[in-house]
Amino acid sequence: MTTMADEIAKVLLAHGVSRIFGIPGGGSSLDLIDAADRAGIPFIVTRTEAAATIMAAVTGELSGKPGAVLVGVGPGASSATNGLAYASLERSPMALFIDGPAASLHQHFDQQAMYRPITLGTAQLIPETGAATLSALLSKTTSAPEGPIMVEMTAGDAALPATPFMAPSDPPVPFLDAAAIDAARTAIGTCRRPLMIVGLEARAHGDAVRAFADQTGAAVMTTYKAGGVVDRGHPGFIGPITGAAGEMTIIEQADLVIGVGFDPIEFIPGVWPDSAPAVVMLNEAVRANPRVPVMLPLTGSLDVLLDAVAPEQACNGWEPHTLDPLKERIHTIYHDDSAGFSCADAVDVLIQNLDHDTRVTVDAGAHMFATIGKWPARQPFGILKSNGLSTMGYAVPAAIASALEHPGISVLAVTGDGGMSMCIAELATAKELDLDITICVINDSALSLIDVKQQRQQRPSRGVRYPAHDYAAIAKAYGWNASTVSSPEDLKSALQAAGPKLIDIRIDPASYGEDLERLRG
Ligand SMILES: Cc1ncc(C[n+]2csc(CCOP(=O)(O)OP(=O)(O)O)c2C)c(N)n1
Ligand SMILES: [Mg+2]
Repeated sequence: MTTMADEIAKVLLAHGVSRIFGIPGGGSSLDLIDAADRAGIPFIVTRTEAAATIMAAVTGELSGKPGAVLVGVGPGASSATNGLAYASLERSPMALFIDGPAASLHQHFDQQAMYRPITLGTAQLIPETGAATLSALLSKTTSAPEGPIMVEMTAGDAALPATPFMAPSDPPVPFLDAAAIDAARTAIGTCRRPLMIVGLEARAHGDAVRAFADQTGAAVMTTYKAGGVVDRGHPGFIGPITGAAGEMTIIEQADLVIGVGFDPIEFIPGVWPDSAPAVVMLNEAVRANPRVPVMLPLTGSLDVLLDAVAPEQACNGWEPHTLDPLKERIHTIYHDDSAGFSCADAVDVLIQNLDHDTRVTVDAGAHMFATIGKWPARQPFGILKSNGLSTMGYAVPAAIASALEHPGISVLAVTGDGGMSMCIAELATAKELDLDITICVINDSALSLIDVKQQRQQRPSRGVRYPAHDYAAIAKAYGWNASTVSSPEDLKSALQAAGPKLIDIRIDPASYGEDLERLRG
């Protein structure tokens, strides 16, 4: 008989796990690393558990297979919560392995209780049932609504002989509601100005979503996470949507809203306009949507649903003279004509000098508005962003996960100085893995998004600004090619350098307040 660790490695292989991230503890982590290695699954050591969990979550999203991360008992377990909260809200398939539970009071707390609210399931794996339990949990991670699971096992159990793993059977095909499909097809076939709100589930169905947009002649807006599913060249593409007040007037121009894989976690808090038209939602898994009143919620595979509700012929209500003002409205939100070298100016230089198939990972902060508002993504997953938890310290770990999973796709991480500081040591991880990543630190020596909110509340400036730190110097210490720029010309020439690089971009944050005002009112 093989050990439980070996059986678990077989389960991971069967579910398509390609690598494990993390920081091992001295317990079952070590058994799992060895067993995974024997099964051909490499282990990648990171510098923080939080970054490792984000890497695993993003790997899960990109591959459609569970991402995997392992951490030690106690502090390892508690440090890994952020990525699991991300994966829970943002539907990332992934598994967290934790050593334990601890055998004494030292480093002991109820690890499963800590993770229960932010996972689809937790378990302690034991030799008799561990492989089957894990396999069932992993199947949950990749079934809509996707998400993370957490398991713990002791070193003693990991080394014991275990019941062999049996491959899982295929999941049942979901049932489609014929009457709801008919009603949706009628609503879509008789409307004149449909507006598609394309969300995170659509990322795995790009071809079907674009075909549907063509068939309906719909106007299209993409959430931050769905940036690139329908590209800016599409005649109906209006721009990104976040749920902000500045976008709501666009919704009123449509006579039907079609949510396509849109998840309610993707909207910031706000009010859905009373004058908004009826809403048809097409989802792989429905979640309660307290903000948007949905007339027809349909659930099933998006490919199948889109095909089933597509109209015979395109609507005829959108024309350039009705669409162009809406495109212009979004353009105006993200356009900045301030005097200084702003984040928006820096993004313009990125757009002019980089291939638009570059995948852009974006952190949380004021810099995200112009970056996502302007970047012309043209593939699903063209933008990676935490937009449910909206966590900082995301862009760099996400870029590392992307470079490992899709080495052929160029990746650019755009982060604030605050977010960079939260995961700065992952520069070591990327360096060790020799990953070709470009990192732009939008450096304004401030937590600008909070700074702006503080100013809007007319409070004194406290706790949001600090002296400038030299991210290029830090990156060089990690062996990176790095530079500091403070003008469009210097940024352009810094981008010409081949290979991995970090560019510390000193920007003037003065226009962020107006940016936020235009978007969120
Ligand atoms: C982990 C985490 N902590 C705190 C926040 C709240 N928060 C959102 S944006 C922000 C400031 C970000 O500063 P920086 O990374 O420099 O970006 P900037 O806003 O300056 O562009 C903070 C503190 C968060 N989203 N995530
Ligand atoms: Mg900042």
